[in-house]
Amino acid sequence: MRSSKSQHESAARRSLLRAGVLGAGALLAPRAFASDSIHLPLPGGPDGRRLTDAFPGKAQMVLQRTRPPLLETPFAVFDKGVFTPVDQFYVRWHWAGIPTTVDAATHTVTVSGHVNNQVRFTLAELMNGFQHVELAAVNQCSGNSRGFFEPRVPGGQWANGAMGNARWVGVRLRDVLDAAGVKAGAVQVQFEGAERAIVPNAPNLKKSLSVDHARDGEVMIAWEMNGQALPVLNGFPFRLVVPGWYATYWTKALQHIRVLDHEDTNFWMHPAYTIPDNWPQANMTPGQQGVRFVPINRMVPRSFITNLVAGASVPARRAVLVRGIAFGGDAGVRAVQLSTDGGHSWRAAELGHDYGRYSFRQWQTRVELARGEHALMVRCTNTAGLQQPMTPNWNPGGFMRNVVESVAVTAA
Ligand SMILES: Nc1nc2c(c(=O)[nH]1)N[C@H]1C(S)=C(S)[C@@H](COP(=O)(O)O)O[C@H]1N2
Ligand SMILES: [Mo]
Repeated sequence: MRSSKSQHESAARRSLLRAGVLGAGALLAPRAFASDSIHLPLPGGPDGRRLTDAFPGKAQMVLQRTRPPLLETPFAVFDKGVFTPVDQFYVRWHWAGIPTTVDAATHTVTVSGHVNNQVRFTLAELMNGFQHVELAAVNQCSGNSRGFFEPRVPGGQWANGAMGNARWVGVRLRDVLDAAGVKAGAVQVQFEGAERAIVPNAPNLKKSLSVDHARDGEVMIAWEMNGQALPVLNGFPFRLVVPGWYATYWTKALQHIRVLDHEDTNFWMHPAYTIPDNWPQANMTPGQQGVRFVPINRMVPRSFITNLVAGASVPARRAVLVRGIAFGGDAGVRAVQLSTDGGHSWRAAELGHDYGRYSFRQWQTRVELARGEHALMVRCTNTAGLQQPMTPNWNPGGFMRNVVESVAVTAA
């Protein structure tokens, strides 16, 4: 992780503070919906989705749901660069009572519970009181690619665009916890954002990490992504960043940090967001009995071809560029390999610049194909030795898909 005092004077910081003073970061009502649509076939349908640019701070997005917003990144965006543009970074909220206007001057995060002193910070106090750190990390929804689960499971029917990569700037959660003084006997640290459930008595989203994880020096409270303030839809004025872990823990518009002297058993830790206890597969058969479920946690490796879509036509017997992105999950990318023969043989792809173990890594290679149909497959192995499997997993939450993906092309 790189520390940068110079970030103190960054333009983003000045504009953030100005935003605070002016009470900017307002989320206005969506404009009328654009009627554009995108071809995005899922096993159980539909084959198309509406595109919208009606949400504040967002350019064209795949509309999954309006309220609360679920907006997917159009997949073509991932071919354009290793970092995902802020205005096309996906959006996911659980409850419709999301903040529509946030005043960075008055929004605070409170650290309470099993601590020596309860403390509270505004954005400016976080910025001025603690060392700044920067880290590139993938934010991926636990249910990214859920729409490909067969048999289908309930939940947002995402294709592969519920993920994004950004450079996050903020402060270490450890430093903020130390300002409160974590007492001996602390077990977990719980996080809650500023939104509220709109259903009476429904539990607000609360997620917890072990104290050791929360204090590992990598988990951070971030106010900047890719050089810009967080859009309100992505958690303005600041959010938790939990490198290598699924985004359900990346609490947006962070308002409460509670140090617990017991394990968090709230609904959102269990049974919500749990996986069969056989990481890294998170696999079971539909209807299987007696499966033990545990809270979802570390991410697993994935890789994608981004410059060719299913059904693409490429020239036969000529070098064809194939490129894409990969990430290692909770470890770096060791290797990316491509297969043109259904996974019988694999060739190494060339890796792009390494922005750190939690970042997307670009890759590319050239292939020559005989006339006819070919399934191009891409496979990532991470630095811990974990490799993507050839068969898809299944679980009732639609979580942790990381099967080797395949793109059918025709060489002519
Ligand atoms: N406050 C708050 N934070 C939240 C959520 C939420 O509903 N409320 N959803 C979580 C989940 S499940 C996901 S996938 C990510 C999505 O982050 P993004 O909207 O910035 O892409 O936010 C996480 N943080
Ligand atoms: Mo999620």
